[in-house]
Amino acid sequence: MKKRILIIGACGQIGTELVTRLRELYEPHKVIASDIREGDEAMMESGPFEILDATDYDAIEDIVIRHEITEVYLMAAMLSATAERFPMKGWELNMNSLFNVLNLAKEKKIDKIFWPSSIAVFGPSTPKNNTPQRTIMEPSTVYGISKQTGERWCEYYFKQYGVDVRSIRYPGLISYKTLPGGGTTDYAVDIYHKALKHGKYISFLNAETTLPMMFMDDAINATIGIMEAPSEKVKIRSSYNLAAMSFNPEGITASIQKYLPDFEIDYEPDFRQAIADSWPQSIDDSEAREDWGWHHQFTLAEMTKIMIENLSQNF
Ligand code: AKB
Repeated sequence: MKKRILIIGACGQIGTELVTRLRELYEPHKVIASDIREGDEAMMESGPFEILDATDYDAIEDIVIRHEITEVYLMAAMLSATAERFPMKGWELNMNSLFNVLNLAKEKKIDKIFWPSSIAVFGPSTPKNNTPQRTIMEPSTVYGISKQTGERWCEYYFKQYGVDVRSIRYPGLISYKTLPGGGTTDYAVDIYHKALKHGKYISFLNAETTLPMMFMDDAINATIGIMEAPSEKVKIRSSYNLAAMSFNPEGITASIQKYLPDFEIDYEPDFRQAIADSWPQSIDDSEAREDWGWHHQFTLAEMTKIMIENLSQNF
């Protein structure tokens, strides 16, 4: 099989699990992980690894040619909270890395791209419940603006140059293997760590802040699912809405208290509250379900069980 995959941003929260799954599915030497820094032992020993700056076109091109890459998963990005602190850096990383891979595909050096978008493409004027695929989109964060702009460029490159680019709008992602970094939904991972370690968590979002969320296994299935779908089934070439569950800090606390009844939460909202308030509470993902057969598996209760079981081994 000719397929050879490059994952850019392989050491992040999604990249780490994506590399593992892709190396299980395909021959490990055909799945090249890359990041600005080295990965953990498991990543470095399970297949090829390259140090790579996602904003460096020549460096990406060199790896693509040397490893005869056919598909790129571009997972390097600056997330919502960090990008508010470093707007120009966030913009440059998020946009330049995307143009690099889009242009490689335009020049026929790679065949297929996965690029993640986010619920951050929506803004305060978007309908909050069951947010449709096509609706008002006026994102109010640097990250959201970069993702919405990226979506427009993906569709443009598909229509004008035939670039096979595929994308989904991730909700907040929860996993136990790698910590997220710099996002607004990160609290939903941190809360499990703090519950087990300290029995107490101080939330930077208030009790009622409901956001769309998803367990990482579902997100990885969706990512590989859209990449494996026949091209004609991927009808939306900007980015697909994707959903699994929605909850707020109060709801996730209650689900943790089933295992740790003494667990307590306090609320000290910070600048991330405004970001969360600008995002939808729930998402209509019926087009992803109809077009390429997306379905989710994990509920909040199932996810909490898995998170507590796996993280309690560390404490
Ligand atoms: C963030 O919180 O910035 C991300 C996202 C929703 O894209 N997890």
